[in-house]
Amino acid sequence: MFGSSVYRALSICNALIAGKPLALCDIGDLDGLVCAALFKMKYRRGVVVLASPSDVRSSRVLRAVEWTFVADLPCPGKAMLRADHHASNTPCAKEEFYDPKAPAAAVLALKALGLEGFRQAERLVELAVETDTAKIESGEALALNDAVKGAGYRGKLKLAEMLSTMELERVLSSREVKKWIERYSKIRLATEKLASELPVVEYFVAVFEKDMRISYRHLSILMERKGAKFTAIIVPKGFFLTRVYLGSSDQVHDVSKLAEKLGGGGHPFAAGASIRGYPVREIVKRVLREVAVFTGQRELKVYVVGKHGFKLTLFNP
Ligand SMILES: [Mn+2]
Repeated sequence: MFGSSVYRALSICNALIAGKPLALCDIGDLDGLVCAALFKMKYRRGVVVLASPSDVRSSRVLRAVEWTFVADLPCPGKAMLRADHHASNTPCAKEEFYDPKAPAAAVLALKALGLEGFRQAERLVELAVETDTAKIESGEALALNDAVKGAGYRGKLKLAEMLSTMELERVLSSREVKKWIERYSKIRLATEKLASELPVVEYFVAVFEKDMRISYRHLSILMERKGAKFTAIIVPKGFFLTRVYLGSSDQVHDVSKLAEKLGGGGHPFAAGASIRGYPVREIVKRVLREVAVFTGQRELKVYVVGKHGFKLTLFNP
């Protein structure tokens, strides 16, 4: 974490000194990374900075910069051009390509950067749509999704650079990219194993005792595929941070509302929050109380997941 924030500050300084255009894109998934690659197609000399929504809200450095382009993220403060599809984000840039109904921010970035008609750009956007709508069908989308999630900060930047200049097939067959794909595919498989063991429930609420090496967003998608109409996954990330992943597979539960109550944001079907505070036990209780209110349940069935499996407990707010 510390490493990437220092690296971010350095690349911002370099770009400012050299007068290069700066882009701020979401670090979390392929949508943000495709936006970064599109920016690099348009501005060869451009410098990309990747960040999470909570980085944008909390970092003074990110908020002080005047960004040429911001994608799939809340407003950092000063931005010329922004492409975004999060209902919980308020438009702010001089020129906005903002549509909460768009399947991916990359669709809007393509227009914002004037890259419509460029085959290589359009293909990347299609893959971003596949992953952002959780309907991965092509092998390329799955491989790129895994590569983004398996790469570290600098790896992600390199991947965006490669995608902006090279044919997709060549990117996917490069040794480095294969290594990232392999790294994340292990995590994905562990996630799929856990999901297959967990029971089918309408309201899936899980509290992790520790941060396990799995993908919580993927777990929420898998539980929805198994029949859950609402998912809430609570994970401690270190001593002072608790992460909440929310998902919904029906029209009734707009989880971005619940996320906003917890200080986060997102989409009606997928949202989340990072809550700072101590002790984690109290934070978890607070989240469970909000979940109970949101889902209208008097008693919550909560799966407590640990290293050696999971057990069902009942939570009365
Ligand atoms: Mn997105």
